[in-house]
Amino acid sequence: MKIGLVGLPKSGKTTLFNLLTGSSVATSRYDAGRAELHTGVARVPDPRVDRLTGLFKPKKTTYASFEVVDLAGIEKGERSALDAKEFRNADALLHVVRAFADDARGAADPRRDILDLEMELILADLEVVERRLERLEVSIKKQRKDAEVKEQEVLGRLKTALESETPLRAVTLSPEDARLIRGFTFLSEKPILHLVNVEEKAIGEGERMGGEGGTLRGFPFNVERYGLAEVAARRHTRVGWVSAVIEAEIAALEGAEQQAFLTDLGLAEPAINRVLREAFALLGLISFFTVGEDEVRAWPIAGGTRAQDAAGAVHSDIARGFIRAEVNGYDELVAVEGSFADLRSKGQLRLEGKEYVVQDGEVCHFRFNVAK
Ligand SMILES: Nc1nc2c(ncn2[C@@H]2O[C@H](COP(=O)(O)OP(=O)(O)OP(=O)(O)O)[C@@H](O)[C@H]2O)c(=O)[nH]1
Ligand SMILES: [Mg+2]
Repeated sequence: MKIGLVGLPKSGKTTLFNLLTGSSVATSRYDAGRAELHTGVARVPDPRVDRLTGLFKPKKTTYASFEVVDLAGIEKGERSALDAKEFRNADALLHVVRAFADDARGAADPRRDILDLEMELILADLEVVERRLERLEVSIKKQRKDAEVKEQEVLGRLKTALESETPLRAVTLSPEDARLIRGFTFLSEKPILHLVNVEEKAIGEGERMGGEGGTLRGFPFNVERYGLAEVAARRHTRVGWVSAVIEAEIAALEGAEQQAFLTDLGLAEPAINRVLREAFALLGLISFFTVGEDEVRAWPIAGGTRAQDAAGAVHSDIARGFIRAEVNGYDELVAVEGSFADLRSKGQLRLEGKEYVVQDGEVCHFRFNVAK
């Protein structure tokens, strides 16, 4: 699964890319934003994985991860740049929105930038829809095919929505219609996280204004201050905040020093951890765990995945020879300090078949049989 960073030039995309992926790509204040492309892998911090590692002391620990793509900034009206296949192939978008002062680019206006970007996505999709509808009309005139008439009907509905400035992620489609349009990889259909990159001093202000600094849930005052309540309420849309500069400072520190700095800021953990978890959720992903002496590992799967397909995430042989999954909840396993024998005697070790839908945080052990 892949998330694409979008945003105006100099909004802090590459700074965020570095934070999300632990990379150190050069950021730039002055260049014209050459069309470079960075890709990297983001690890999702998960205290449950840390806890399981403490219990099983494995040789290796592996966190869930997803891909991140960073492209050059897109100016308003330059939506042709959005046609890059890296955007098209992304499963979700992370929109980096500047809320810090920048002499070269004028006062920050997050709400304006968000509405502008949404409009670019909508217009890009509208162009695709209109082009396709023209072709369909010609083709249907020549020879009427049911499949094309159906497509025309669905695209007609999308066109109406786009013309009234509704992104496609807000349009409800039947599963069948959703499948029919999947190949278009519409941009405004992708789930989006508008990540407001705030001025460094806004962190302190958050505390003064009663922000929940300790737990970092939300900073609701930012939503109000920037007039983003309506945006945040939209379907498949999230609004988050971060100070990329402060996060970079936090990332440069380690251990006790980092902890002291976080305490100073009134933060329980780096804000980027929350961004990583939100991006993971935005992609529609959950984690199940496998545990053992060799490895404790979080496996990312789409919500709603059957046990047999979850097994396939580990290895295709395990899916093919799937017999049963031994499943237990994370809390139960932690309560008995990782003792499966205890779980079994308490009747908390479930045996599930291949149709069972794996839930977030479940610990799975797959029984399988590989046919020779
Ligand atoms: N003050 C302040 N400066 C920031 C912040 N985030 C990024 N910057 C600075 O803004 C400049 C641009 O940052 P980049 O991360 O390169 O921005 P970008 O969006 O990748 O830029 P392009 O790829 O050229 O569009 C750099 O000089 C950063 O140090 C922030 O939160 N506060
Ligand atoms: Mg950049």
